[in-house]
Amino acid sequence: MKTALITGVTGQDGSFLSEFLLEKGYDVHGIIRRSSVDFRERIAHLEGRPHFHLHYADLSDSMSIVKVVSSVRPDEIYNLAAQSHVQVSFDSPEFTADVDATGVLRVLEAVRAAGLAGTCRIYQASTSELYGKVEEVPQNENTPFHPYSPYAVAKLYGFWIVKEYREAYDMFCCSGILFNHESERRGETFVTRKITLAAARIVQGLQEKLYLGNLSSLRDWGYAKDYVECMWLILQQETPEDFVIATGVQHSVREFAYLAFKEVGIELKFEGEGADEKGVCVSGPDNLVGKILIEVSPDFYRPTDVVNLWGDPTKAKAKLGWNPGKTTFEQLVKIMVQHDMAKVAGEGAAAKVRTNLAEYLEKGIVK
Ligand code: NAP
Ligand code: F7E
Repeated sequence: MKTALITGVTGQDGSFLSEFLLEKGYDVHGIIRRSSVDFRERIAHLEGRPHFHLHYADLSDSMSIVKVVSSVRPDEIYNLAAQSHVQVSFDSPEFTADVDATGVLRVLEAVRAAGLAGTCRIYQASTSELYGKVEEVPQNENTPFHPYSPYAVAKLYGFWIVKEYREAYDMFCCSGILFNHESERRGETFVTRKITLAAARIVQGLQEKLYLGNLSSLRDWGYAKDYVECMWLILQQETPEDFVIATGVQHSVREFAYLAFKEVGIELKFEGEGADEKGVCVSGPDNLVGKILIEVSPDFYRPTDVVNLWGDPTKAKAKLGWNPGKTTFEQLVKIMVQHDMAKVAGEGAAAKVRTNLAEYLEKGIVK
């Protein structure tokens, strides 16, 4: 039985990867951060399973990483932990650098300190944000990097330190340069999930409007569940190499929003330009027709924004045998919207129970 250690196990990718590796028969260890509230929703269904173990550690705390790596002695490490929100990296650049840049170094050094440099394979969660202010379209493994946010600059260090340790110490460590991948488990402040949740809330009468930033930004969006397979495949190769993982298909934020609202039965028409652009409901439920449902708010503009990401997955297809078209853009939007329609319906029902209960208590119907 192989042993894997996942940092960032509570995140979107960490939860899917845990399921994937358990299915493959791995003993899976994950690191979690101590928190005053419970943020383990994505892995709650795995806790208590015999081959799923959790350890407290933090990527900003070297000794905690050394201790976990030395005691688990993994065959494979998937370093997914990061401050992963690009906009947040402008507000917390130092924390982002500590976790997303120096954190990678800490993991590599912990492996060396545990005497595992010759046996433990390491996957580093790198990102299409490295291409940033893009120098060519589409982007492949040879496209020059031009990071365009504190997040991307930190991740660039992670990419290069992994490459350095591979060459300097002959370690099997690789970066997966993953383009945006989304799912029903995506954090709620990333644009896709913000849109699918808002579409569900608006059609169910729980939200009036959705405020977004740059609607023209272009992304190559895939399904996270398909992408974790690549992380594993990259570590099963004979030689350690870096790979671009993407679908090869590009869409704008506006297109994502159009499709997500269509999925809940609302047809939008976009009018105006830049900060004055609005998404108006042209058909759908009577109470929404003619209403402005999407507006632009400069609050969601970034000091520097990456606007043209489009990946070329040729190498991953050829060498990993991976199918980038497994889940289409349309299927991805559908999966996310259907999930959020049910989630919002549940929230709505719970809110109604709370309102009813408050009313009953007030009227003395229940005591
Ligand atoms: P995510 O949902 O934001 O998850 C990030 C994980 O990192 C969470 O488990 C978080 O723990 C953990 N973490 C943050 N700071 C930490 C620290 N100091 N010590 C230990 N753990 C820490 O991100 P994701 O979407 O799954 O992405 C996984 C990785 O892939 C990240 O490195 C991200 O930068 C990279 N990436 C993502 C995409 C994408 O489109 N999703 C694309 C390219 C690369 P808490 O739950 O405690 O916050
Ligand atoms: O933004 C625009 C925004 O925050 C996508 C992370 O997983 O993928 C992710 O980073 C685009 C940007 O993801 C809103 O300006 C418009 O151009 O969903 P996002 P991201 O920045 O691409 C990469 C590959 C990673 O590595 C990261 O870890 O959408 N946008 N309006 C908006 N973005 C947000 N968040 N909110 C808006 O209201």
